[in-house]
Amino acid sequence: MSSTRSSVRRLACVTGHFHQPAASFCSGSPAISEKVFAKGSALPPLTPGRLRLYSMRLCPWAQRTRLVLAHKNIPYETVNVHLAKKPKWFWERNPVGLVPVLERDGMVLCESSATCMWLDDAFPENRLQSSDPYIRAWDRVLEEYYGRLASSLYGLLKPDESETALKQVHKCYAYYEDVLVKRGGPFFGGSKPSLIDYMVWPHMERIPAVSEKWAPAAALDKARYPKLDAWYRSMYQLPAVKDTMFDHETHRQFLISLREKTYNYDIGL
Ligand SMILES: N[C@@H](CCC(=O)N[C@@H](CS)C(=O)NCC(=O)O)C(=O)O
Repeated sequence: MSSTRSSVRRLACVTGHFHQPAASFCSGSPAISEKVFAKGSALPPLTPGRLRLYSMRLCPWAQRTRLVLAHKNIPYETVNVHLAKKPKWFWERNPVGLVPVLERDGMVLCESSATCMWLDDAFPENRLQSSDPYIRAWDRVLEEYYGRLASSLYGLLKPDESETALKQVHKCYAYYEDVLVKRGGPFFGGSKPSLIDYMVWPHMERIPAVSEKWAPAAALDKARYPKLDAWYRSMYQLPAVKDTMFDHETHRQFLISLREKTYNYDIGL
């Protein structure tokens, strides 16, 4: 994957790492800062009819929602939240305290999976979910299984958990390889990306950052997982992925800040 890697870094530099939604700059309203809003800050004023995403730039779960927003070209504005010092107004919107959260005209929705499904239903152009109930149900199974990969990623960083995490990561690779063989690829959705491609992407994007420096055995081996490798390459070509991704070094630095509890949410700004 080395050729992909260098182009990824270049891309991330070119795109400036973040999606600047057009809505932030419309109607004469000032752009909302990309920097996090912490405890004690005032809620940036809401605008009727405008969709808002409460996020954190490096959050893989919020990236799911950002991917769907980007895929569908939905205008929205972003308010990034300091997750270690959350403002009162954020707790009021999600008492569980997790990003992503979507808000529009008094409607508030949390949980990445729910936000993505709602977006796909509420903005039906560029549909991402299959109309076949069996495939839709299976996509939920694939999403459920993905939770194991997501938790294993952080396990790879902890010496006492890394061995178990590594086994789990490879079980997940093998599982998804098999699904891609059965579905034909290059995407889980077939010739085009579907919602499940975007749902499983964010932690996959972070795997090279982890395997490069900390867990080389977690690297995706093309010979062992050819379909998954092809999926990675196809995903990197998608405009929504290019629009929402960070380079491996930024992911690595951010993961270090999580481990050291310094929480560098504004990394690169
Ligand atoms: N199940 C949630 C997970 C979201 C999540 O864990 N978000 C993290 C940031 S990456 C968060 O908000 N953490 C704040 C906290 O744990 O207090 C979803 O899919 O939306």
